[in-house]
Amino acid sequence: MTSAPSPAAAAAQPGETFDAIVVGAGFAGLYMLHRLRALGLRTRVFEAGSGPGGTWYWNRYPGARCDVPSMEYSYQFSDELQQEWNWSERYATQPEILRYVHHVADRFDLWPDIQFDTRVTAAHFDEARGRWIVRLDTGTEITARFCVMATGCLSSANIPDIPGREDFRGPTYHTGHWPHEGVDFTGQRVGIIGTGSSALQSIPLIAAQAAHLTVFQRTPTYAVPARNAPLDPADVARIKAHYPEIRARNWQEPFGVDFHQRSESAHAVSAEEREREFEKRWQEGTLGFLAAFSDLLIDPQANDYAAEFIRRKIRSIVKDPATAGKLLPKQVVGCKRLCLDTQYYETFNRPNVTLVDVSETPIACITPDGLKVGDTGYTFDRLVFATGFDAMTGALDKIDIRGRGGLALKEKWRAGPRTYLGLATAGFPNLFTVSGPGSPSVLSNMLPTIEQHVNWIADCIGYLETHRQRLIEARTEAEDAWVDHVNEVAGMTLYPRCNSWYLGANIPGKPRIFMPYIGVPPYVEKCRQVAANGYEGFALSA
Ligand code: NA7
Repeated sequence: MTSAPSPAAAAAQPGETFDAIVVGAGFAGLYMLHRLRALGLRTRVFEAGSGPGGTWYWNRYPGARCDVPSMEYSYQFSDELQQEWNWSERYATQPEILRYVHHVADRFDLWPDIQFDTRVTAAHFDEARGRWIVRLDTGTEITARFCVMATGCLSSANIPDIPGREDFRGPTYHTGHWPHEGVDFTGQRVGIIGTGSSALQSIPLIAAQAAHLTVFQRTPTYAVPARNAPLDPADVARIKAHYPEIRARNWQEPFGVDFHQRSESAHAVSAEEREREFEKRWQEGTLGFLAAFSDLLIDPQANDYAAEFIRRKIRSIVKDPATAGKLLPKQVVGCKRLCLDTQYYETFNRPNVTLVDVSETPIACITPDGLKVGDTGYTFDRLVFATGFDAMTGALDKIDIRGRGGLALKEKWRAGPRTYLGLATAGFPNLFTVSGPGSPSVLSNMLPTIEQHVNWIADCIGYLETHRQRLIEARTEAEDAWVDHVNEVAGMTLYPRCNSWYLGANIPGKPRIFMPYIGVPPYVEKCRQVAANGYEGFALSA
């Protein structure tokens, strides 16, 4: 590690010109900067937060932790980096991931090209100059030839528009905007809305501290125990010695992470064998529970075997049958994100925890001292919104992005996002999205797939430079075909069957379109072919 980090960039000056700007200093933005600088491009990263890390900068709620093994949720572009960094636990905590982010920023001296506390508010394509005019919330306007949106898939917090929200007297928090100094819930009565993965991770810790916790649940969640533990140094050494093979194997996996996918159908084995396989995976504690059989996310009956296994586990863990009944998920397992938990279901055995089902009678309003469900009032001192994000498009929608003819991206995507490979969209030349809708993104091990996107974008820009091309733009026909393909693949699975944020269904009025592309290996191959064929499906111009 370098001794002291360099200072961050000074504020961009009005009219300053860059070869490339990158929006966001999460894992995507940091590596994008590293690659663009290596191409000799004058690059500036703009980051709304006061430090790097993106999702890991903002999501500081109690228990925040990755649910992909840390040894695999890490950059692979530098072998020195992956050899020198030591993860301490099987699943890394948010603070440890943030330390890693800082280490990367130090090691590659990224700080001087990142401007923090600065939000990009607009990016307009100037057709005459073939450049992007980028406005910052400081009022400054700059220009850049390339614009890379590394804005994250889960960065635009969703706070539901429940009447009376402003009336609550006590402090309120959103898990994705947690106070940096932490929150002490000792002796407090706490309410939490939501039971997605942020809630699942924080509920056991808040319950252990608070006088009382009331959980408002709209949809029960399936979770498998994480069985987190300190990493064994011998395992770490073994993985480090075999990193190239491990990484290569992961690229062949549907989600880009080794879930030991079994190739048999759940119907091809006996009931006892199914039970053994599910139990083995329940004991292992990975999201690979869903890889137990080849058809768990395709065939409703196969899926129900897995769902019923988890429901039985919930009934066996939660002592009060009425509470257990409320916690039993009914939807397809996996169509909302499967969670890894640590003592989540057990927490409902605590005398200071109450579960309130708001699936049929929704939260009517927030009151000065709590909230109401129908006519029943619940009182508490503090309120936590674990209500998720406007996923995949939310952060882009917040920026006034305009392409050719002044077309707003938001307008173009009114009926749902349209991209070519989740990397680019027709009418917006030289604008790239990292992990955009239409790429595996949230249905993959995000860090490697971020790297794959960044590498593709950097190689593409390098190609433009060497072939003396000024602009690259997705062709509408290629984009249409890709959007159809993304939908067709999703339609072959059970994913579109429930109201998940993969479909935008958590945001009122958002078009219901399945956004991520399912299948890392075919996706990576398609990207490779497109590049190998001189950026097939794109129009290049000098
Ligand atoms: P999620 O998974 O979107 O969870 C949000 C939760 O909030 C979910 O249980 C929602 O219920 C609930 N919610 C949202 N609005 C309401 C209202 N109005 N009333 C009651 N309940 C509500 O977000 P997370 O932050 O937990 O996780 C996001 C991802 O981050 C996660 O998947 C990982 O990839 C990392 P619903 O299910 O919509 O009925």
